[in-house]
Amino acid sequence: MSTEKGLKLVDRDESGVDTAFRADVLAGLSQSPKAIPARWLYDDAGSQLFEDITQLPEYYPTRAETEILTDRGEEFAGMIGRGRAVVEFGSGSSLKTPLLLSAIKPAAYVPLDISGDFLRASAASLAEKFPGLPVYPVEADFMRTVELPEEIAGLPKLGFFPGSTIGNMVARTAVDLLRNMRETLGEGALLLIGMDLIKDEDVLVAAYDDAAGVTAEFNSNMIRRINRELDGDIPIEKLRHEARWNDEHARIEMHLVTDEPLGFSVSGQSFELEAGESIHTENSHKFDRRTSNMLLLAGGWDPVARWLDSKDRFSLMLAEARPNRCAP
Ligand code: AVI
Repeated sequence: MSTEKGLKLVDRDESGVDTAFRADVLAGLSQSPKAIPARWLYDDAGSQLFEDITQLPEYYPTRAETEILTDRGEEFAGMIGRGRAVVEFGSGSSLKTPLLLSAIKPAAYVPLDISGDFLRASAASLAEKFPGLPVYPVEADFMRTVELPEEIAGLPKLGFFPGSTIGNMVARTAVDLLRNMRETLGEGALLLIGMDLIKDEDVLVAAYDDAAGVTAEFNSNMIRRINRELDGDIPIEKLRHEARWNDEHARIEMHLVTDEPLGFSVSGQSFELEAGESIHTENSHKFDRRTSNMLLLAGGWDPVARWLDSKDRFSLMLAEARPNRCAP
């Protein structure tokens, strides 16, 4: 086992291949329909492409959530109160996190991220913006329960999970994560979580299939990574990006589709795609009031408040980890 970027433990074989990546890709290409977990979209190039996506005219979630954080600061302060320790699941966005911290004046800020380098850089820039605010970065996989720093043990907590990243998980993974967050933060904690909303199919598809082709590039970067790191020969130019609305599951799906039969190999194993077949690379679930409430409740959180942007595209939900009570 080797250590990459601080605590980010990556299992590599003797030739330096990330064994979890290889296992996921080989298993995903062997099943029908073919699917590869979206987490592998985010190598350095993929993370940069995602940053570019957030600036696209069609990609509304970042702007809509930022608008809520900008306009509703006083309401957040009223409901959340001052003096909490803000625990952010992820390294923090240079734009959204300062808006929240300015609004609620917390007693400490704890960003959790698996990528140590990114975590330290964003924690340092935040500490510079908020002199006097104690910042305790923690390198950890927030999908599991995390031990929080001693220094914030006595403080009430607010979890912050913006961006509707929860939507990239299937329901059972999302529920596991919410339960782990509850365990990490403890009873009485609050959670402020971004959830993108179900809307017109054309608007959703355009947000995930932009005119400039940045999302297509983001999607095919997964194949570039497979070819480079796993000795693959998948013909990237034969796979076209497709964003599909799956109404049954209320989600946008990203696929890479071939119009002709393809044969290729990855790590010495051969695979075939039939004409019209795809590799499914990402889900982005969308919510309405009932489904977002239900997801939070299933994860052990009671919804307390909900804010939408001025065009009703995106929601920020506030929920509380209440003690388990007898129910009828
Ligand atoms: C990170 N996540 C919330 C993005 C989303 O909207 O589901 C990822 C993304 N994929 C394509 N565009 C954006």
